Amino acid sequence: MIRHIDIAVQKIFEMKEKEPAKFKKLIDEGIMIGLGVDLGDRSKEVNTVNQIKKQNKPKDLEYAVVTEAVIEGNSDEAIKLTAALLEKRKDPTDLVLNALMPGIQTVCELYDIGESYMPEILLANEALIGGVKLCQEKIGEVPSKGKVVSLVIEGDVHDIGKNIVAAILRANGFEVVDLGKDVTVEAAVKAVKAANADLVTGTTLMSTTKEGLKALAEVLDSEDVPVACGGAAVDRHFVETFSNSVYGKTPLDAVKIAKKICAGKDWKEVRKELH
Ligand code: B12
Repeated sequence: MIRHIDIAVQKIFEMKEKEPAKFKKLIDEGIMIGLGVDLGDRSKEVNTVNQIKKQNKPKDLEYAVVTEAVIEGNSDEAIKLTAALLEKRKDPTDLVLNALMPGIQTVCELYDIGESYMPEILLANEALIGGVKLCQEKIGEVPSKGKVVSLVIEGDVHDIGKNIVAAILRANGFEVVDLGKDVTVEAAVKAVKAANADLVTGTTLMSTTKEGLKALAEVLDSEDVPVACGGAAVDRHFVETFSNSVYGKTPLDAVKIAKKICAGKDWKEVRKELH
């Protein structure tokens, strides 16, 4: 006899495979209920598709259509609209931060509530990259304010955020050596020495790989090159459990950190100042 509970268990295992975000939410809420925490109407509080889109939608309507093109994963449209705005002399850094980035932010938040899937995120990323590339071309070569090595740490392939950080650092006059994703500590140290870098930005999105940033910061301590750590898997509390590191949340934090480090401040001062 097939029992309802068996069907439910099977469904839950399917969800774990296919929709990890939804699965996590189910487990988290189950734990809270098990602990006797009244969730009340919280599930209804979870953002709807429209709320998420509204929250991330730029107020400027010309920017909003770029955001929408990224959400739709329409690279041609994102490139065409970005080019038109650059033609109108809009600031390229502002376009990356306030027109292109809200698009990828939206699809990722939609993913969290099970309303967007990986192929959509990857298409949105293509559209984002198309627009970012144009903005970078517009900024062109600027005198270098300092050298930054950017990477996603070993074991982690999530590079969308790292690419945005690298683009914003470049837009702000820093020379960026982009080592890509899944980078070992050894490879990073070699590149830092070869480039004579002032700073490393390390990204990680998984709890299983975040210790890699700690290992990197500790090894680079002897080279006197600090690591700005970011990405959804880390927070200030974690990053401040090890030395030679500064936590940053946004790409503009990376710029602030880079400016201070390249101005000769040491990581302890920068940490304090960013609090
Ligand atoms: C897209 C995505 C993928 C894509 C990645 C494509 C790519 N090229 O990056 C693919 C399909 C490859 C993927 C694979 C996996 N993924 Co995934 N993925 C995501 C997803 C949906 C979005 C991540 C993203 O790009 N966010 C948008 C960017 C812009 O945000 P960001 O990286 O945080 O960067 C921003 C800031 O953090 C900051 N920032 C970033 N770096 C730095 C650095 C510094 C110095 C500073 C100051 C700031 C800063 O600036 C950025 C812009 O604001 C998330 C869920 C989510 N909603 O976030 C899951 C998620 C990260 N993935 C997850 C998992 C588990 C996996 C897999 C293990 C799944 C599997 N079972 O195979 C694999 C991992 C493979 C591997 N070895 O890495 C989990 C991680 C859970 C955890 N905490 O450990 C998440 C959270 C999903 C979930 N809820 O379960 N994934």
